[in-house]
Amino acid sequence: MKILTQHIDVPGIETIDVFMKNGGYKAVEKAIKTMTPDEVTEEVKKSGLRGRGGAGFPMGMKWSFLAKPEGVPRYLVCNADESEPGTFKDHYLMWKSPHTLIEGMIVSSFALGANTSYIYVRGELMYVINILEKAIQEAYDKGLLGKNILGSGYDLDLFVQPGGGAYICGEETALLESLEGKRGNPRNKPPFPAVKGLWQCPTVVNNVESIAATSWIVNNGGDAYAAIGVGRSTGTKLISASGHIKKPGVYEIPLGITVEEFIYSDEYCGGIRDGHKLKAVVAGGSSVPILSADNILTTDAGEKRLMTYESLSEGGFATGTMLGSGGFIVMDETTCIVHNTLTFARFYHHESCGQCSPCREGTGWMDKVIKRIETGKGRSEDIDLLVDVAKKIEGNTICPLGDAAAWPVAAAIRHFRDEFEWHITHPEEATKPGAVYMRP
Ligand code: L3W
Ligand code: SF4
Repeated sequence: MKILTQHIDVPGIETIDVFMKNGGYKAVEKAIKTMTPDEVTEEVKKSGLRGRGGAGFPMGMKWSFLAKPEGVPRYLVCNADESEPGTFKDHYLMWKSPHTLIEGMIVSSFALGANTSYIYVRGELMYVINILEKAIQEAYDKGLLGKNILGSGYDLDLFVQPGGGAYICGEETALLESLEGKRGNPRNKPPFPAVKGLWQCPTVVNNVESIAATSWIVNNGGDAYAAIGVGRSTGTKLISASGHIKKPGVYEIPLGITVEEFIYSDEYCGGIRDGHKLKAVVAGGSSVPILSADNILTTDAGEKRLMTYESLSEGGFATGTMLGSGGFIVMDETTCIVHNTLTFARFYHHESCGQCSPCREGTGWMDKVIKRIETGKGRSEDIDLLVDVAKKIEGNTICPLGDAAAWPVAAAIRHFRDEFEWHITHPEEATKPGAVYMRP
């Protein structure tokens, strides 16, 4: 079942003519000519589509929170600042099929009553920005953007903004600050962007994948979308698969397949690389808790774990994790979990904006203490110290970066404590090049 990537390998799909020959922009025509904005919103609500940036917040509900005071402009901002380690699906979609996003932007902007919309793209992806700019010009030339779209009286201007070069600019309120030309520091919420967003005006911020899915929903109906998937995890999801698998890449899966099928079937990852076995998985991008092989394949109740929001988080943080942004990183037995945890900790330390003390100081301490353990200078009390620092960050910060830094450290210790202990008790062995702890 492919919704977003059905035509992604058609030669020339990045051009508007080929895109339209393959059914592109039908949703714009249908929405603008035959539906009201509320009817489009209703279909998105019915679809059950949940935000694909990481939080999984119901998209139709977010749209319905949008304040609509008379005479005040409203904005749609697409969060294309994809920077989460292990996540590269939005990049892939925009690069291969830019019109899929642009069509969704028009449909969604129409539903929200926005006449100016923005795509905020990770600044490092300059070539993707050029691809989008070219595609947007093609849409203007066909009368799909600009004044009086398709003779309907609806106007929409669409701009691409290169991101500020920091991971934190992907947090929605930091993104808005950056879009306004300021340093990308997260704002306190509430007020949520739906009430006070860009230039203090009502704004919806949605992820690339979420916006792109709205065209299919308009064409086929919210019920058809909701019929795909399991329970509250409806539709399809792009998964960025990387690590020690035979076939890394971006896969569009119907939500609800088993994790086992995703890792081992030839349709997706193709299994673990030859001669090796699964050790751990980070299922939703670097921010979500790492799980051991046992916990990722099976829930506490002994059921096969599914690729859904609910099943991946079953067991809470004791034995579960999160679907997050779908950055699926697979590690085999040659992976040093301490080293991996240090890599993530260093990243969050570097990317903390420094506004709140628990995150600014805590990420620094976690980075330093894990480095001490990794380099053979760890002390026996360091493991509990790390757990304590992570606990003090969690829930005590302005934005989710604090939690995102704390969870991977706490989870690595929860599931691989013996590996951390071995680094402390066997410093000489552990610091030999290529040394990896093997569980007895
Ligand atoms: C109006 C209310 N709006 C909530 C809106 C809110 C936001 C959305 C979800 O973080 C997560 C983070 C990362 N009135 C509202 C309301 N909203 N209540 O709903 O909000 P929230 O706070 O649950 O999450 P968030 O701030 O959007 C996102 C995690 O995703 N993550 C990050 C991935 C990073 C990438 C990337 O680089 N591309 O994907 C992965 O797991 O840790 O927890 O729009 O305004 N009452
Ligand atoms: Fe900045 Fe970290 Fe506070 Fe977020 S949690 S506002 S990144 S210091």
